[in-house]
Amino acid sequence: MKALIIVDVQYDFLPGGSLEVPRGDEIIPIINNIQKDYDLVVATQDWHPANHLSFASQHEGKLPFEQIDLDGLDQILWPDHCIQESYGSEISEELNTSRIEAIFRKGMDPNIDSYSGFYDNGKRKDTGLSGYLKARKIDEVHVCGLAADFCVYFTAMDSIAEGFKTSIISKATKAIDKGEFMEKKNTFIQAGGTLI
Ligand code: VGL
Ligand code: ZN
Repeated sequence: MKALIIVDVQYDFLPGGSLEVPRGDEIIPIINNIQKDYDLVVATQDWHPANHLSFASQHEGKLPFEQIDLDGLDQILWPDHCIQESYGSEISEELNTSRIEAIFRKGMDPNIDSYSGFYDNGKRKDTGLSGYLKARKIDEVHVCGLAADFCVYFTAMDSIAEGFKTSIISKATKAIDKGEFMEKKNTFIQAGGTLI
C-alpha cells in the first residue's frame, strides 16, 4: 500500500509568504493530479506558537538565516512563519484537500524545531505519523510539498528510517535553496531513497 505525504503547502511557504519558496505555487496542480494514484493521502502543517525559538525575532541581535545553537542542536533562524491560526499557516486553498485523511501538525514546542513530519529535530517526540501509516498497512511512501531542502527532505529521511520504501517526487517539490537541496538529495539517495 502506497501513501502520499504532502508537506507544508501553506501560504507562508508560497510566493508572497514570509518564508516563500521560489515558484512554490507551481507544484500545487501537480500534487492535485497525482493524489488519485495513492491508497492514502496525508499532509503535514507547520504550526508554531508566536514565541517559537526558531524565529530570529526571539533572539536579540540575530537576523533570519543566521545559525545558532538551540538546546544542543544547530538551528537556522527563520523569519516568523506559520504562526498558529494566522493566514500564513493555512493550507493553500488551491490544494485539493478532499483526499487528505489526516493532517499532522508540527513545531508546536517553542524550544525545538520540527522539520520532519515524523519527529522533532532532536527525535524527542513522535507525531504518531509512523504508527498511523503502519496501521494503514503502508509500505511505500512518496513525499512532496515544501520545502524540498528542509521539511520534505527530513520527512523523507525519517520515512526511510521507519522502514518505508521512500521516494521524493522531484516535480512536486521546490527548495528554499537549490544548492542545499542538491547536496541533501545525494544524502537521501545514499540512505536508500529514490527521486522520481
Ligand atoms: C520549513 C523551515 C522552517 C519547511 C519549516 O516546511 O521546509 N522550513 N519551518
Ligand atoms: Zn517552521
